[in-house]
Amino acid sequence: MTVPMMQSLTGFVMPVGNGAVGKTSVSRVLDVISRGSKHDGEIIRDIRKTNNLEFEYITTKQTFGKTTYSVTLQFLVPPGQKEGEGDQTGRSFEKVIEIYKSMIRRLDVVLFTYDVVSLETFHDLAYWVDGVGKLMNDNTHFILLGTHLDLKTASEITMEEVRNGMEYLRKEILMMKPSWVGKCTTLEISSLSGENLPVLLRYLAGSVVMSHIKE
Ligand SMILES: Nc1nc2c(ncn2[C@@H]2O[C@H](COP(=O)(O)OP(=O)(O)O)[C@@H](O)[C@H]2O)c(=O)[nH]1
Ligand SMILES: [Mg+2]
Repeated sequence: MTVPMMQSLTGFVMPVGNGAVGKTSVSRVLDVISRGSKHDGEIIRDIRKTNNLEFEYITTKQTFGKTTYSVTLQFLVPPGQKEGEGDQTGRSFEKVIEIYKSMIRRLDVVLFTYDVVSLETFHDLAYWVDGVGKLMNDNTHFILLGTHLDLKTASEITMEEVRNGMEYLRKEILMMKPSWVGKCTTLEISSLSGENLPVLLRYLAGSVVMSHIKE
């Protein structure tokens, strides 16, 4: 007789990127999907600007090999406001990280988030890799995550640019942390239509499982 195996794990995920790229939206929509509720795009309509560290807890059941895991993803969503922008209407990313850094023990996955219809948000990831680099450990995975896939037309950021962007981020991280061995990938999603969100959820769960196996 075989005993079904079920293991519970917790991991930490931080999306970073410019304001309004959809960091908060993706965490809220993954929550809806993970509960098995129907996602109709309504939930992202009245999301407010992030002025502090937001917490979202998502639990998903995923099977890898012979084991089924119940993975709790603790999303830590910081503001996309840069310290240098001098915006007085909320806390910057830097201020928030300064306040919470002792609480942030480990990040399993960083989501470098950009809006596929905004080249500026893609190029600005060079800024965000500096900011989040010191919170990463040697096994932290990252995803170069394009949002707003529902608005994409043929003319925007090419697959080649995306691949080059991922290579750039990899090199920047390795410069900061020569011992870094984390995995990385690219993915485009829509928090409005829900496209590719189940793929994202499974990848996040898989990353947490892998980092626990390594320990
Ligand atoms: N069409 C579309 N709108 C999105 C998507 N993701 C987020 N939004 C919208 O983009 C705006 C900014 O999203 P928000 O999650 O607040 O971005 P954040 O500042 O990075 O946390 C909101 O009005 C969302 O409704 C998406 O995939 N598609
Ligand atoms: Mg936000």
